[in-house]
Amino acid sequence: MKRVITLGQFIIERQSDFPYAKGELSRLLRDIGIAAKLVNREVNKAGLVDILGEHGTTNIQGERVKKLDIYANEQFIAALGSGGETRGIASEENDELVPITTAVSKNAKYLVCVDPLDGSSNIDVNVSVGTVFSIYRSTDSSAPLSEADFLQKGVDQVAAGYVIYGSSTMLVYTTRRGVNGFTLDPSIGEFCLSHPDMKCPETGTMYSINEGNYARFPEGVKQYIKYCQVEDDATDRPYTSRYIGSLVADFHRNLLMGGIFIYPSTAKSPQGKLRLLYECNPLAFLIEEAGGTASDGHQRILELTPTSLHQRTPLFIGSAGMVAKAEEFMRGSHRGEPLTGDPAS
Ligand code: P6P
Repeated sequence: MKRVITLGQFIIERQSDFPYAKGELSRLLRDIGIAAKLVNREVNKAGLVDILGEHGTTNIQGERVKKLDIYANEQFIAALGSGGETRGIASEENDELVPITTAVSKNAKYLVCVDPLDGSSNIDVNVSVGTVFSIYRSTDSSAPLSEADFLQKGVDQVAAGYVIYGSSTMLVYTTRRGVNGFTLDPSIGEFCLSHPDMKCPETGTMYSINEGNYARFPEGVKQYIKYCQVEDDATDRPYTSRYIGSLVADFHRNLLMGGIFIYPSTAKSPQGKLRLLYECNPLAFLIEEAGGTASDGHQRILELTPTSLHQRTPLFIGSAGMVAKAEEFMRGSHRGEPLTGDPAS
């Protein structure tokens, strides 16, 4: 009988990995696990209660907000507020910062950026959705909370992860000591270690992009898509196109099986659609720890210097070999070259 290791046990056992930690980060990760269980409960019964449907408001993205978005946001803010380790939160659902002023948080050291329920438009059609989170150390926990404190490069994250509410609910996170996945066992209400030390395959045969935007893509992206579609047994092409339209679900599949996800700039959205602080940076942190890579098509996501809470960036993320190939096309090093075979070989 294999030993069941819960998220809580795992965090405590790994706590010795943090040279100066006194348990604060461990407690913060626990707080996220608690909120994830509460959100999971509502997501799983979304079709059964009147929690669906438009909430009538729109968030900073200009998207109509569904009630589960608000519920999820409230759960993460409440759990992080009562946990006492978080100074403030930047959330997709809040235009401004959310300072945490609870008494237990007066000595808090950490900042959390969170997309409480990404892909929520898919809930009505029972497609997997997810939470994405990113954790930083406050640069000066004695100073008043400021937006500038959240505008740290992704390379300075202390932890990052996501929850995928799918056929099963999983929490995947890293603190730069490997990527580990925990599956929720509803019978005991615990996240249990199911995917230790996750690694992203160096290459894969799946590409994930919304080809409906093809006409608006940069030339390098168009060339890469054509490259993926060329018959070439030596490089296992044509690849398979898989696009769920839920970032966490597409990312999770590629992390497990290998593949590339691209949300590029388009003529309509020059900075792309996805958000740097609470979508691209945490996923880039995870994929690099798992052996993959993430860029904006030209430079490493984790090296980008944020300038605002909700800024967007193009995203190329997944298997290192596939991202490198796409970047070659973005550099124009393939422009005009024949697409049969492997022009870069
Ligand atoms: P499009 C969901 O709305 C989301 O933010 C991500 O989860 C997903 O990857 C992307 O947008 C899908 O966007 O433009 O292809 O529908």
